[in-house]
Amino acid sequence: MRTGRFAGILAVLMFCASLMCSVPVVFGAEISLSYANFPPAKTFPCIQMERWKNEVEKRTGGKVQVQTYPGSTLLGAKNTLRGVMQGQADIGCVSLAYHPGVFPLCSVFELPLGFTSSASASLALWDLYTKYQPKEFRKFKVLTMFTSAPSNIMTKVPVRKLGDLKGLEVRASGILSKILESLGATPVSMPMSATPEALQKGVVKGLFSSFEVLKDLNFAEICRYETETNTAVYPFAIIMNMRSWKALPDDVKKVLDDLGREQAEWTGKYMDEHVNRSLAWAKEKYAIEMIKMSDADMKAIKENTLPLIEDWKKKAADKGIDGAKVLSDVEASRVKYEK
Ligand code: 3IO
Repeated sequence: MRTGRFAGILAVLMFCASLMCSVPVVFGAEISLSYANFPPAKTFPCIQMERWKNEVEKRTGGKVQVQTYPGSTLLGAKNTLRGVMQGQADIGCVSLAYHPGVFPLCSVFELPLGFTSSASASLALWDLYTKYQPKEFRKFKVLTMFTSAPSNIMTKVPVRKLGDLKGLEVRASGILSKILESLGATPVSMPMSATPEALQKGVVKGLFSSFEVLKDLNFAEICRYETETNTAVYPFAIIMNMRSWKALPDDVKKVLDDLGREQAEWTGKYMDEHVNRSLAWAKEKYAIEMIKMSDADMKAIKENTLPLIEDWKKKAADKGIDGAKVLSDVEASRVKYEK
């Protein structure tokens, strides 16, 4: 009968609908992890976060679900360390330069060491971390690490020679602020997430970071002059609350451990490619001017920043770290990964 068949189809449809509704309940994630990130969703720390989330969900067959919180919606740049320690988020993204003195070993990556890419620096940082397992991270499980691309000066006014930097307020963080200071600029330290407003209000005339923010944060609109220095990188750590980590089953722990180095490599490659895309975009859209300083100025930059390496070594020694050994290990990695 027609009505009978209709009722049958309806029953099948309703059964299907009920199955769809119950899927997340019956086969749903057993474990949910929150992941806090401070800059906007378009920026590289958040792009790598989404990639990590997708890989983890895929590799655990959906057993683990990751809730991502970009743009300081869960924890901000400066309270991620404490927030993850206290369990307000299971996982968080930390830019080490925002915490001077807290990471005496891994801050070595804020020095001008001559890395030319994020890919090589990210792998070198991960190797350093895994070799030394430094005390500075003892309260956390470190899931992965990576760095920005080498830093450059993006400004509202042209910086063609070192003299142009004199007294110019430029935003950076950590040892990268000291690099600016050694070059005669007036560094203003703040997280990347505070920089759009500082540029807008004129508190700073530019920033010192990697070029991909020209596009991702639209800094090309306000900073039309880009002076290439390719100096230090910004190191990052993705940290996890220790109790949350210990509560994970072994198979999930293995998935996350196996991802550590791979994620560092993925992020480095993404960053390097994205710097190129962003520069091309900024040239096309805002006709930014790329500036190279003279060889004499580049040499002066190298010489002026040399004492920062000695400063770092002294501070490291105070914390029982053999700075010379760390520097030679990092240099060996640099040579290995820059090839
Ligand atoms: C960075 C931080 C947040 C979003 C994009 C970014 N590109 C480079 C960085 C490095 C950094 O931590 C900084 O503050 O410049």
